[in-house]
Parts: sequence; structure tokens; C-alpha cells
Amino acid sequence: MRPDPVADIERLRRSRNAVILAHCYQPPEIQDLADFVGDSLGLSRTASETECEVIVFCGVRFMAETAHILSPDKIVLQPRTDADCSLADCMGVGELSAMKEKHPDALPVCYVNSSVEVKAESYACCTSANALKVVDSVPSSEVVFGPDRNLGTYVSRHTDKTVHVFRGACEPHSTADLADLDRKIEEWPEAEVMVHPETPPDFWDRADAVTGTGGMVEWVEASRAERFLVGTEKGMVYRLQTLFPERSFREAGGILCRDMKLIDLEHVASSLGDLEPRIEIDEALRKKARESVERMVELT
Ligand code: CIZ
Repeated sequence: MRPDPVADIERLRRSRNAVILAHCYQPPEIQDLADFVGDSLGLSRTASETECEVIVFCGVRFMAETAHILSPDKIVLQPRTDADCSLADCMGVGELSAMKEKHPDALPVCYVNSSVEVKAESYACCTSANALKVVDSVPSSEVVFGPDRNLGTYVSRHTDKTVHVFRGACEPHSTADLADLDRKIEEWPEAEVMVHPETPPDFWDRADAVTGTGGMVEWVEASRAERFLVGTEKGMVYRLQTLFPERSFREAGGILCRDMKLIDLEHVASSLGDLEPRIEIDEALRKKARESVERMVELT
């Protein structure tokens, strides 16, 4: 045990020329010490634009992979390699290839919450914020969409294209508690309701905004409401409360990602000290995955 991991982190981040990224689902003490807090793609892009030599990604594996895809010359550390994503893990290249074979006229679009291998086999990547725009912009009238069935269904309801949706789901979001949301709507009837598109459709029907974490920040910024119910992973409430201390937020749906909570101060300090565990990706695979991320940028 380190007597003072925060002091170690402060010393090491300077000596290593490191930036610490925290996804907005991370525990408060990790969000508090991070250089940047946000969504996975925004963080990866921000880090790629800095002069740092080391990126510590406090998040799940696909997020640290995305940082490495965009910053091949930097060392990317993921303090806990067992922090996985149930959504990214549910679709492998085999499943994607089977869908491509079944729908040969469709172009594959993958949600950023996917493995580097799936990104490399996709025509374009997307985020929850731009999924509809990407699907509308790819040069085909049919799309294979994965891995998230809820986001895919949301997109299919708002596009004229045929969307073949993979069956995958984020475990915490897809099993969110609707009765909890309904109870909180009754308790705070004047609150605006924001839900993530990874939640099931019943959640969207009750929401003022169906949007990803970045979209939630923008929604609150533009809104005059004082109270908000937040239908995504619980860590987002801390993020919103930090950004908007004069407003009130409550989580709704009881959405908790245990993998996101595996990272603690001890692990951040030891990964900075050891410069391990590192994300390593085969260079040819990384380049292919980067193409699908770049195509998303071109299309949006
Ligand atoms: O990709 C991300 O950052 C996730 C998991 C969610 C979001 O809505 O930004």
C-alpha cells in the first residue's frame, strides 16, 4: 500500500509527462485528479492533441484502445486490464462477418464501444451522439449496426435506411430499472429526464432527451431547468454536479458499471510508476481501425 497515492500520482505525472484521462463513469476521486474528464472518443482526441508522452486511461479496455488508435507514438496505460466492457465483448469479428455475409449490400457501422478488431472490420465507427448522422451518410441504403441493439434500434427508428441490428447490449444500461425511473419522475415531476440510448426503448418514451454523455452536458447547458433525472451510469451524476453546481441531478434506473469502478488511486499510481499495463495493438490492425474512426469524422 502506498501511504499517499495522490502525492505519488502528482509527482509521477510530472516526471512521466503524462496526462490522466477519466471517463465520466469513473469514481469521484478519479474524476477529481484527472486532467480531462469526458466521453471515450473526446478524451482520446484531446490526448492525441497534447504533447504528453504517456496517457493513463481510467476507463474500460475499448476506451484505452481508442486512445492508442489515435496516439500510436504515446504510451497508453490502462491501470486495470480486467476493466472490460460487456458491450464491446459481446461482438467479435466472427459475429460481424456473419452479419456481413447475410447482408452483402449493407455497409458495417460500429459503435465506438467495440473492440479494435471490430472497428478494423467496419466501414465506419460512430458515437451515440453521431450514430444517426453516420448511418444516414454512409454510401449504402442498408447498414449492419453493432454491437448495441438499443442504440441500433434507436437509429433504425429515425432513418429511412434499412438497419440490420446486432443483438448485443450494455449489461448495466439494458437491465436498467424502469420502476426506479418512474418513481423518481413522480418525486421530481418538474425535472427534465435525460436517458442514454443504450437503455431500452421504454426509457426513451419517458425522456426529454435521448443522448450520450456529451449530449447530456450540452442539454443541461442549453436548458433552463433546475432539476434533472439522469438515466445513465451513476458516475455521470458526479460529472454533471461538478460542472453545474447550482443545478440538481439524480441518477435514475440504478445503472452501475462495476468494471468502471475497478480503478482506484493505488492502481493509477502504480501504473504511472511501472509504466504498465500498456495497451499494445498490432500496427496493421491499428491502422485499419483508425480508418473507420477517420471515416466517421469525414461523414459527420
Ligand atoms: O463512449 C463513451 O464514452 C460512452 C461509454 C458513453 C457516451 O455516451 O459517451
